[in-house]
Amino acid sequence: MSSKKTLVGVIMGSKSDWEIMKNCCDTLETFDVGYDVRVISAHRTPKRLEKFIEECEKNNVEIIIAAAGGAAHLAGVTASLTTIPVLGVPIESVLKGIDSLLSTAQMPAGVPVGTLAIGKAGAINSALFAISILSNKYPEIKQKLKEYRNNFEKKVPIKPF
Ligand code: RP5
Repeated sequence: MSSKKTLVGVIMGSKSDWEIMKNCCDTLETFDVGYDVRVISAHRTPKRLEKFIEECEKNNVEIIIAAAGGAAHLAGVTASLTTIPVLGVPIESVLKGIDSLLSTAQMPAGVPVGTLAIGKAGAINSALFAISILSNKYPEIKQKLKEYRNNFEKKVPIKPF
């Protein structure tokens, strides 16, 4: 965990989600963005979720990233309890994450969850999306994001062979 001011809260439904969500936290660290990471389940530890959201609001956390698999209601329940923007990462499951994707993305109108791709790509992109939102307010983050994007031009080969 970073020792900087916590700008992003990262929660996941199970310790088993960490292998994927480590990619989210690694990305936040690359951009020097402070975050706090916890295992919190909407159905196994609902009191922990309420307490975490209270802490986030008190400490002016700016974005919450919530990852879960299966009947993945963590992001939706989190969004229902706060006005802090919530990004959802569907974790792969016995149904290959289709269940996680639909249960994260298909929020009825009124309480939005910004849903990313299933698995590792979604974990990385959730961090990058949070970074992009933060970059509107923090010029140093914007600069790093621009450099990151420019690097694609240098790193992606022009020919496939
Ligand atoms: C969800 O159930 C978690 O987010 C995880 O993706 C999935 C399986 O959890 P475990 O049974 O591995 O704890 O709540």
